[in-house]
Amino acid sequence: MAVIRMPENFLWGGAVAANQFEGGWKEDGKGPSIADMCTSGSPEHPKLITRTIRSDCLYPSHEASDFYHRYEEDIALMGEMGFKVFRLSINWTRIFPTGMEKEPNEKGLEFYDRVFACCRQHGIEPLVTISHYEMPYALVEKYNGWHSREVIDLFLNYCKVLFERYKDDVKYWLTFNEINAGTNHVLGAMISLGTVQGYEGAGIQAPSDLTVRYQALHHQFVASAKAVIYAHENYPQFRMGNMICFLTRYPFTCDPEDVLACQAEMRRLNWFCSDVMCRGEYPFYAKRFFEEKGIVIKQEQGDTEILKKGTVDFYTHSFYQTNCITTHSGAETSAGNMGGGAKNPYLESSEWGWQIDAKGLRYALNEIYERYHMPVMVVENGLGARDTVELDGSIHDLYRINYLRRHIEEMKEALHDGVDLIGYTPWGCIDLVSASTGEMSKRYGFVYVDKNDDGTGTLNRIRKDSFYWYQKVIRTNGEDL
Ligand code: BGP
Repeated sequence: MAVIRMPENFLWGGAVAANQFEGGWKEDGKGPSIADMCTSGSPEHPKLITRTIRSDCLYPSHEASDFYHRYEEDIALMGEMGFKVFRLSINWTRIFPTGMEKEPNEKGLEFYDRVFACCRQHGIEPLVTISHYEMPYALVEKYNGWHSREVIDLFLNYCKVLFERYKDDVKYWLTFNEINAGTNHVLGAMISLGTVQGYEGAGIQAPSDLTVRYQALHHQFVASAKAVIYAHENYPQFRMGNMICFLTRYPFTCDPEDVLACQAEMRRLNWFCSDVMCRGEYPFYAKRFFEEKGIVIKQEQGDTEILKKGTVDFYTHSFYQTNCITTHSGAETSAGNMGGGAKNPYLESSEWGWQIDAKGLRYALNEIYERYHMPVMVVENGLGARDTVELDGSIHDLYRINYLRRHIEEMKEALHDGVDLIGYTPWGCIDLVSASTGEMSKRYGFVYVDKNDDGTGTLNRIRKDSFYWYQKVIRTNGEDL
């Protein structure tokens, strides 16, 4: 078999999100974000967003992994693994506590000054997500989040502050995390779009109305494009990217009905958002989709030109699992990070029912590159699993190593296929709070954080076996897996 070499400048690293990792949710002037209103969630009491901070709003952001106070130690651990890049998000409410202030919060800006200085010290390039599943809660109350057009300029103003402040520290920017989550997923409609339908009891209800969701998404598209245009005009050194939750779907059978249903799902789930962000216009199939679903959105004059001009420079995505699509009844179902599908008999699943499919990543990378012909980065991937700390303090997470190894092998195949894959940042490189369950025990990291689902624990960091394995992978540029 041919030896496949990774490009010399391949960006190896890891990824986190502020609201699941930082903690310090009230410190130094930070305002509450929608993520602060999330309860921890459990099988009996699904995670929900509340209107007031409740005692069970432990996660994600109240303490999380306490990166706010431990960033030096954490970035040093990343440096020890040899990271070239660290994907993190900026917490909007550290910079603008309600999203509406005239002046940014200096203390919040200073925190990221320190983080980026520390990255520089360790030779790590930051890759910044501007909004990762959070926005100021005040904007939810006042505007119903992204449903209102007013939020576009507030976001743009936030971007301008970040660009100017960090222009010498950050080159790679992603506007919205998993922008396709808001229309695909009930929780996504709340945490990604900040839209709610109303308040019932303690919890906020997600909007079931698709027009509300697609209108909010349109505003995010315009906001993203405006940020990209502004960056291109003022900071030519920046590279601006999108971020899609890529959900590979296969037809469950070779029945042409299944093939067509799968094609429609691939468009709705995956291609719709990136077609707008990479090609600069709504795709041709949007018209019929909107008609059939009764979706009517308002666009303002000028939006078409903004979308056209504000296309991104590179494509990034997350990849965790795949599912099948069928029009036949009776197929066994499987879970997934944004809705499930029919169970694939050829695949194994994680404890949370997410089907593990490394070859699905090679397939996805080829499909993406064929469609857009722009550099691609896998900015989230990994296995959520429970880890056991042995009596001697070691953690043998061979299951995680196997998962990542298989995915890197398939990334190499994709490179060999000719895909311009430029980087890889596995998710939750240091343990953090799970977005879907609010649990700490669903872990992804190379580094263990001593914290339990009930909030107890020392927060001490422990290197897992995967830490040393990944360190070797980076050192040998993916040769020794
Ligand atoms: C993605 C999100 C992340 C992350 C990840 C893993 O969809 O961008 O924020 O958490 O999924 O999901 P979970 O935490 O639910 O296991």
